[in-house]
Amino acid sequence: MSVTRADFPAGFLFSTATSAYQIEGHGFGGAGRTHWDTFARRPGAVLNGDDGAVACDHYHRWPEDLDLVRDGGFDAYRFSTSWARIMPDGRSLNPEGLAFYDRLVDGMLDRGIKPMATLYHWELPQALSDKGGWTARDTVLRFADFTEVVARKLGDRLHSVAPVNEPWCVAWLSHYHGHHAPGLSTLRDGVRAMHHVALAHGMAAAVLRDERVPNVGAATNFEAALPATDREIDIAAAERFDGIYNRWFLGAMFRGAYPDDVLEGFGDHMPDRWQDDMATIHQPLDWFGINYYTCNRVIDTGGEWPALGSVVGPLPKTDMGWEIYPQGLTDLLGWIARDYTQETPLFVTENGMAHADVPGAEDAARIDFLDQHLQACLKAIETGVPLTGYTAWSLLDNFEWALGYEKRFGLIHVDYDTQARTPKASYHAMARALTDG
Ligand code: IFM
Repeated sequence: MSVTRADFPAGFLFSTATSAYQIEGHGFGGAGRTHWDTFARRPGAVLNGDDGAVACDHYHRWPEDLDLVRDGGFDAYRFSTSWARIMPDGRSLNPEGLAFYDRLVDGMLDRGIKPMATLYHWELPQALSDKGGWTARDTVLRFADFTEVVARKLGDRLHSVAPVNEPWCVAWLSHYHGHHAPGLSTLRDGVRAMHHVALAHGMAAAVLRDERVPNVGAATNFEAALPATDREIDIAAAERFDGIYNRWFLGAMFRGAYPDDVLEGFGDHMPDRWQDDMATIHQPLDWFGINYYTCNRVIDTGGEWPALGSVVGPLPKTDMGWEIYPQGLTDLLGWIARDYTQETPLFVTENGMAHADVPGAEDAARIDFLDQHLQACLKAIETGVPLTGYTAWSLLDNFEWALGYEKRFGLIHVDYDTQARTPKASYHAMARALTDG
């Protein structure tokens, strides 16, 4: 690793992240059925039909996992609270589920780790999915209730909170592309989810403020939008991609307005009186999180709006097939700060790579990936971007959604037969960078 903690401004936080359904083991502790459990049963939806029933058994092994966060030299741990664990049907409380996060947060504090909570990282209670999930406004109201429950129990001990992880994935990837649960794929469902998820962010942020929870932010995903060719239509397609992927939530959260070009395409699929919700979505935020992995080389496919496709680019790729493009992180940080967030502190809330390493191997590709992206952060800071932290995804190999357990994002290898954790060379490299500097 060519960079160390000492290269970053004083107080810069280093964190590592996981999410509830991806590691905990949803079969334990009275958690309710989620739309991912249902999606996993759909033939062909999830690799090998894998689900999160056992995952990394973090539900029982969390003390060992938090020790690894501490020993890796990380200042903070970004985790998520499962709605279906705390409220199995989305409405009524499972005290055992809430008690789990109570112990987990205390466990972080006992080890000197700052708890960075995300309230929703994708495991919607099936009972709410049955009533329309994110295509239905009622889910937003239920999410506000869930937020209040979490805020009252944990809020006094959290370092920071983001309501929804990667709203684009929750809405568009899952309701328009159909690649994630619940696997819907119409423009109408996608559009309605895009609005309801934005509103869920805003309502939850307001509840967190009312409950006096400090440090309320967001964790939103971005991709560098690059036209695949210099043809006019591909340049316009990249702009459309940028609008849906990068500017929709950013515009709503920081300007109180959706981008006009996307609204035009969404047309009359928007829910009635959506305009009345914009003030709620446009909440003051204490920080803004950016999840960054790659770029997208966009082409116009012709046909129905938005008519977007991608081509494979020339750069080296991770096991996800994602191009490694650190410059995109520097560029996005600069653009977001300049055009939207200004003085609001930014935080890289996810960054990492899937790589099929084996314990004991060098893990050189992941070390290089992390190093290049940390350097990209430094470049942004040098130009004046108020970047205050960086999060490596992920602490552990885990359930990579539709790709099951095959893709390994962890700094720590997990043997899914024995649940043995083995730190990879990248974990040790990060630990040295964070403790030697
Ligand atoms: O594993 C996911 C995570 O749940 C959300 N952000 C991207 C990661 C890698 O695909």
